[in-house]
Amino acid sequence: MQKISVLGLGYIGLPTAITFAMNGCTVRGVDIKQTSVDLLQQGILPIEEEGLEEALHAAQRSGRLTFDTSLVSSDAYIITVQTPQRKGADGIPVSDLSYVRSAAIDVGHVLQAGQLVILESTVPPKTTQMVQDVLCQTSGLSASDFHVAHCPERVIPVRFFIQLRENDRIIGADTAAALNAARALYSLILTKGRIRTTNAISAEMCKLSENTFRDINIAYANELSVICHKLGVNVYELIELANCHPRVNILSPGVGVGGHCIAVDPWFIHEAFPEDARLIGIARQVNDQKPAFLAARIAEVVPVSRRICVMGLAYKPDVDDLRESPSIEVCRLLAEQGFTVVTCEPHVTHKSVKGFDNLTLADVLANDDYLVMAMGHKVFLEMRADLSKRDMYDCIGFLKGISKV
Ligand code: SAJ
Repeated sequence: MQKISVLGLGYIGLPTAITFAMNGCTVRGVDIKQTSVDLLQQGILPIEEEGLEEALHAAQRSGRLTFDTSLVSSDAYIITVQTPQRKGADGIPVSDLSYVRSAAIDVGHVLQAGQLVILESTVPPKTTQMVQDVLCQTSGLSASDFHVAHCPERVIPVRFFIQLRENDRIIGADTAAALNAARALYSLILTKGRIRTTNAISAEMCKLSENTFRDINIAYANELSVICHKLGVNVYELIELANCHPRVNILSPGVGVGGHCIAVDPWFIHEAFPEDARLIGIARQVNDQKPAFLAARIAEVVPVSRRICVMGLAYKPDVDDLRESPSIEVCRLLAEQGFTVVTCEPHVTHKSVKGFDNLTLADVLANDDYLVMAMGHKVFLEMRADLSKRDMYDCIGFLKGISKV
């Protein structure tokens, strides 16, 4: 039976810890935040996901899942800590690998020969090598004494728990022994997903390339929406027609790109190769500028005396995740221009979100605010007949029934 430590109990680390515990491993979930650990010890989840709470409680009852702020020696360590970015001098994001480095130092202090260290966090190229170097320095072991692999997470929010078991898994490592050890570990939890192996740097680039591919494609849709606005063309109708071509599949323009993945990961490639990653940098900027473009268009058509209700604050449909949400930026820019702004985010129960009053859908229907349709939540689409009678700026093709943004 494997003894596993999972470092970082966020959106990925927590479901990962639970999944391994459900599959017979003894798991210690480790986080530097005492409050997160305290809540988890009491069986309280910080994230919402179908089936996760019952699984947490069952794993805790089995005695195979515990939470702590400190690490103990384990057969395998899975690092799932955050890799944030801060704005550099020129406004271009710079990655902060301090959490990864510090997790590697913690592991290095308890690491023993023959053990396996997995880096799951999404990282810039060559970070796995950096982790290996830190492990050697801290543990005093040499690289051939232990195993290191990069196994990027690739799950799509709200379905983490299922996808951890069903999605294909990329394993990147530079020795056959590390590949075999990582393969054996993930085989414990994969039900449908296949394991594909490569070297560490290819695995790093694979994850970044997937998210960058999506960002560039969304940027194309957003750029088209700006051009179509100037031409007086309905971009959603245009895309529907263009997508009739068997080789064309243009994505949907929206408020911009949010979340902590697609809006972040392309910068990891750009940071490493600023001269070469030209398209990648431009696409990021196109997507980042979309909220400002929309706020300016809304201000052109709505009198400043009219209260505006921004419909949907989450970064994508049907989630409660507000991280890097472009709708919040639209709210902020409209408020800056003197508008009174309220919001309706049905997936968040707080009465106020980011300083804006958060109305219920019933309030919205009873009031006469000017609506800015920012997110295609299912609950909004179900009310399309009523909502479309209202004064509305449609940022997402809501009136055409588009829901994928
Ligand atoms: N969006 C559009 N137009 C579209 C599609 C999406 O504007 O046509 C917007 C969404 O509204 C949202 C943003 O893009 O603001 C990102 O949403 P998403 O659903 O494209 O992606 P994420 O960030 O939720 O999840 C991605 C996934 N990667 C890919 O699809 C290649 C997921 O598999 C990764 O595991 C995840 O990033 C991650 O953690 O890296």
